[in-house]
Amino acid sequence: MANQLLSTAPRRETLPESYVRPESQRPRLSEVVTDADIPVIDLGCPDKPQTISRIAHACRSYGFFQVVSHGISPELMLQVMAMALEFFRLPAEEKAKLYSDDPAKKMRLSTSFNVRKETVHNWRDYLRLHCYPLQEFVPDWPSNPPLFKEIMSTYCREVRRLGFRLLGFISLSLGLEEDYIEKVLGEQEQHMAVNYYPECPQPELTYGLPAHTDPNALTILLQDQQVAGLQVLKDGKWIAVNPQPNALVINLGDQLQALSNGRYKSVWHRAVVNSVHERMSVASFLCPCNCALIRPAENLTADGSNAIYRSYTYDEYYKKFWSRNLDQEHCLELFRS
Ligand SMILES: O=C(O)CCC(=O)C(=O)O
Repeated sequence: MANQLLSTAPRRETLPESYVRPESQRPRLSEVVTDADIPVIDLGCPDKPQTISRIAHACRSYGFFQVVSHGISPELMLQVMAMALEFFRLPAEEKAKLYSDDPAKKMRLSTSFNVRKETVHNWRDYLRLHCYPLQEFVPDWPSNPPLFKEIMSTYCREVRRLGFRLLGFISLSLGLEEDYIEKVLGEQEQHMAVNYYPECPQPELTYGLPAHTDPNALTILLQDQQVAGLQVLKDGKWIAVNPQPNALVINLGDQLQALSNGRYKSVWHRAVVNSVHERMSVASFLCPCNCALIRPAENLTADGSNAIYRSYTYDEYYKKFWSRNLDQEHCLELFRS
């Protein structure tokens, strides 16, 4: 119900019980590593082999990296964040019209992750949009704020272009043809989650989003330039992804882990909240077409190494992913051969 939205509720002094994680599942914020960032890769670097080798290292060791000089202008990035904030500041009645907790809906304003299934809620509201083909979905997007459709669709187009460029680099870094991954994934869908994490009275008891991996192929995250909150798991430790000026955060989803036969990682990540600042992020997900057949690239098993995962369609994977809780075991584990 729309009255569950955090962005319309009055500020709270204590965390409501339904958001409190059991002791063993809490984020232990004091143990997070804040001074060991993930790699930052300059896509404007003229030395392509060097860029590819830096991407290979980041994908192998972190599953995450940040990119700068990526071709999306800082002005557009600021406009997107401003639009997102303006959206969550709309009056409650306006937002109530867009609310849904049905994960199958292609445009919905919702809260937490999957309120119908989960037992503990997350300190997040989000607007979920389908974005490809744009002309099919934009008419149903919010018409308030008035510039929302125009700015978000410009951003979607540019993010898609960047995503395909990155998939090219990733293919090359695996020794595959530049368009290999793009071809295997077929006509990719594109989804967007506009995330809003309000100030939280007791951030050490809850999450914005608990640890999860992304079920898709590639995620491009525009994160708040002022407020950190994203963390990735590396060697058993949570590392804060500190915002870098004008950077975008890239992470590999489960499908690239499967396609690369486990060479590259779809890494656990989470969003934590804080008591002083609200935080925003805009995640763009490139998702294989439902009929795409996912299996390790042949070149990567040519040396006799076994395929770690059985082949499956993305449709099968996505259904399995949404039938579970977000923070259960890695969904790919269910597809081991
Ligand atoms: O807000 C963030 O930093 C992370 C968002 C995220 O992981 C997601 O939307 O799946």
